[in-house]
Amino acid sequence: MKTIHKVLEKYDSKVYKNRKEHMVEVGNNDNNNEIAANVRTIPGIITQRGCCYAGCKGVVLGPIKDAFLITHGPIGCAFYSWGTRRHKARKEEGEDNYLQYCFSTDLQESDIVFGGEKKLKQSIQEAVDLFHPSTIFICSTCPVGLIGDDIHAVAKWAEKEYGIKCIAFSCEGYKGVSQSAGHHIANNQLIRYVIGEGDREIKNKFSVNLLGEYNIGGDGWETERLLKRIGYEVVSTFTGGSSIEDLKNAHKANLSLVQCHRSINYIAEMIETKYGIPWMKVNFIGVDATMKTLRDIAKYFGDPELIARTEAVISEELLQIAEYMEYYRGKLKGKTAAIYVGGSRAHHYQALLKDLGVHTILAGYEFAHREDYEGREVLPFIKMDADNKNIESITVEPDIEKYHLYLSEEDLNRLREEKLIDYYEGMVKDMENGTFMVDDLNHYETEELLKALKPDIFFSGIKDKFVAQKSGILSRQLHSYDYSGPYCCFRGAINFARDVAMGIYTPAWSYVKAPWKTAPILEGTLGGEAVC
Ligand code: CFM
Ligand code: HCA
Repeated sequence: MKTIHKVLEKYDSKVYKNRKEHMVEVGNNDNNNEIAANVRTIPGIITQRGCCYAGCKGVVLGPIKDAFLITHGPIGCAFYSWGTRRHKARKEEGEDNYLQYCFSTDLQESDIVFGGEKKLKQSIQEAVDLFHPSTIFICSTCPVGLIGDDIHAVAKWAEKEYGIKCIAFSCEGYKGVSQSAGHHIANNQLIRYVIGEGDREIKNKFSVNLLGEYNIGGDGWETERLLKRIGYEVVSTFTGGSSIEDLKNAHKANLSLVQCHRSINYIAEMIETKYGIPWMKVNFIGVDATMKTLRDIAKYFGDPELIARTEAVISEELLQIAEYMEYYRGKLKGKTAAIYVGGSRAHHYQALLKDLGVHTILAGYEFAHREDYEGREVLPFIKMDADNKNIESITVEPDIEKYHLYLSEEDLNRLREEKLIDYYEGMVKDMENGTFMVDDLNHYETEELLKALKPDIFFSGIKDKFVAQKSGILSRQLHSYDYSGPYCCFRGAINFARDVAMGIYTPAWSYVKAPWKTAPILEGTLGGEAVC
């Protein structure tokens, strides 16, 4: 508690009270490790969070290679969200790949005043004339919501006019409190207009969807390679390197595997409700985690040959990496790490760090929900009758908390028996007592916590990595993998271990003295004269 108090004491009492709820010293608090999450950032605080548009356009839709994605808004949003996330895609024969392009309506002041629909229609016409795409996505930015352009009507017009698929996403940046709202919007439109439209014949009885895998640094390709070796067919990947055609056929798979739960749980649930295809939480980050995941999937299908093949592939892959793992474990054992990423990696990577003997002493998420920290039963949406006594219907709704209020223990047990309730493990399970979980960590708190905890490495994003480096602490980006990767499965573990060891044994940042430690910081020139 002392560490947390020391970080918080500079805040005024209102901010102190708010931020205190977002910080937990594991095993040493009065709240049973409960943590506040998925709520608004206090204005003025330098958060690392992104917006709704980033979650919808950048994260979920961005990696789909053959969707022609038009950002409807001023150019900055399109440009900033283009090419910064490292999803990769291969163009197969006869397919389109638009990932190297950035398309936007580039709204100007006059469009904001007189409306932007005309310009959007014109952009669609240009897209059709020049590129002949079969699918166009329209994503809204903040001003579009404020001026009230009807992008859904334009999408309908485009479908009729050009005989193409055109889907609109009202993902204005200001919606919700973070990227998370954008994931939800993208998920909803994909289930409404894409999934279920395909009629591919899948002969392999071990067919799976890979959900929440965005092929950052090639992770999706490595996971697919491993699954194929065992005998699985990956019908669709949401959405790393995927094509619209693959996504249309997701309902033809026998099982959905969910890697990032935070961004795609809605689709996993909706595919289950609509098409009866169950989903399973997996983690391909970490050697032990990958082994467990592969065994869990084989157990689900229950085929003895598949189970034997799984064990054989695990043994072969382990043998390939054993010598390297041993070497890097020797280098990294006992080191400490802080991890602060978006909504699931801060948890997933703890598994891999544990394999290497590294202790995670601080971890947090930008926009995760409480269940991602605390672990929780995941309930379907239950509509009660008018008297609030009986269950009228069950569909899927992610905001599950309030249904605990309506349901008796008896109802809950029935739902558990019918397997309508899943259990989802959160981060806290893997945090040792005395370590710290912090939600929506900001620059000031990062600085203070790094000073207090002195981890050997801080896993971060591009916005916060400089905070660590300026404090003399090594940083590796866990969003983009700093242009390395893949980091998943068995072979990826070695890439990760090599990168971490390379950084830790090159302590360059600790030799750097920030200039403001030795000289005044307000420096510049005025008319050629130096001023302070
Ligand atoms: Fe899922 Fe992701 Fe993440 Fe995420 Fe992201 Fe990402 Fe991330 Mo950056 S989908 S929640 S919204 S694992 S883009 S691939 S790295 S913050 S931890
Ligand atoms: C996003 C995308 C991001 C940003 C990465 C970062 C990504 O949230 O909009 O801040 O370094 O992974 O590309 O999370």
